[in-house]
Amino acid sequence: MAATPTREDRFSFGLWTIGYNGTDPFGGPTRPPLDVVEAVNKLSEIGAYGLTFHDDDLFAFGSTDAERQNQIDRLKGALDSTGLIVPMITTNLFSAPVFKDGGFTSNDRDVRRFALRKVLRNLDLAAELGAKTFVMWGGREGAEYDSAKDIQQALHRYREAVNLLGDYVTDKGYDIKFAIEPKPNEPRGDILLPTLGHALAFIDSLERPELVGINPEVGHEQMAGLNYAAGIAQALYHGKLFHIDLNGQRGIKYDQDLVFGHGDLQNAFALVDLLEHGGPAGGPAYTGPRHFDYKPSRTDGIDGVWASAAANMRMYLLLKERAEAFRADPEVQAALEASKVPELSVPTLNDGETYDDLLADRSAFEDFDPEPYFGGKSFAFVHLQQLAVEHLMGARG
Ligand SMILES: [Mn+2]
Repeated sequence: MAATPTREDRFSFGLWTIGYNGTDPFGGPTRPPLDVVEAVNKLSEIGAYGLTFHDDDLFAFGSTDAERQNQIDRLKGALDSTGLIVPMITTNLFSAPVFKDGGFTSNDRDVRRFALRKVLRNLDLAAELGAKTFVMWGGREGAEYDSAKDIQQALHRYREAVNLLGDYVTDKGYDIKFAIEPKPNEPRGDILLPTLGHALAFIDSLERPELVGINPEVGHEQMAGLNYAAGIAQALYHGKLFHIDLNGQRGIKYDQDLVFGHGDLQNAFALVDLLEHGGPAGGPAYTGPRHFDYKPSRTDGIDGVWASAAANMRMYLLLKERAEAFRADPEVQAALEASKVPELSVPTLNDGETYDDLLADRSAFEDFDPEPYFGGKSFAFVHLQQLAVEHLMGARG
């Protein structure tokens, strides 16, 4: 059936997601570590096409060169035998104590220089493995105390770092683009570039803005109380949706990292509809990896890890089916028309019309009758939304 994933669906998982051992701030692991070879084999088996990772997921922080190389070789062997790829790589600048005040924006200049070296080394690995996207989640780039961080200077240092990385991939000829992942808080009280809007504005300040986009995560935007699907639409508008992190979140609280669709299901439906049908010609608006950044529940065992990984992909495919049925329903098409949704694509001014022409158009103002908008003239958005929810529930076609 259609809800069975294949490699053409381009589903990818972080090694840290399926590898999450259940540790939280109140308790230790509830599952043993997951080996990378088993991760690749199992992901291949359940229908994913890609594995992503932080450097420290594959080889522990402080590994010797030989230990590091051994793990890279083991990963390469597993990729060769399964045909899985590494579409994205990211650098851990948050777990080791040295990064407790951040990497690129630590107050300590020596830490900033060390962080840059760690990322440059990981960029070489990304190029070696053929990764096309390099995600930057700056979870420790921030502060708890307003007096402790000069935010403007921190943004200057952030900019300095990303500019340097842009120079590096350009000079090396690497086919790699960067994707900044915003998050409002956790682990820091306040994180720099807290929402996708902040990140988009920051990217405009860079020397090579064309190399840098965003990797918005469902739960991160929802932690800030924002509408994720609407944010993704704006990222697409700016041509900046370079990567996406799918998961589930229920409201403004700690980062839950639930299975995709297990949080705000209506917004997940709107998101999949947008990604699959929101392009200029009605086709896919986004063709990159459908990447899951979730955490298997602490209350699950190993079997639950793989069941929940499969659930992410199944949720996406079921929502895609529902969105297709929604778009194909003649009653929905009529409702969209009645709500004037397509009319928003018509420019407000006529071709070549100036403000003088508009001022001379009596039908636009002097003869325009606003009266019917009171009481009688409905946009019927609620009817349209009811049809959407009925499709989502499987209550129609
Ligand atoms: Mn993420």
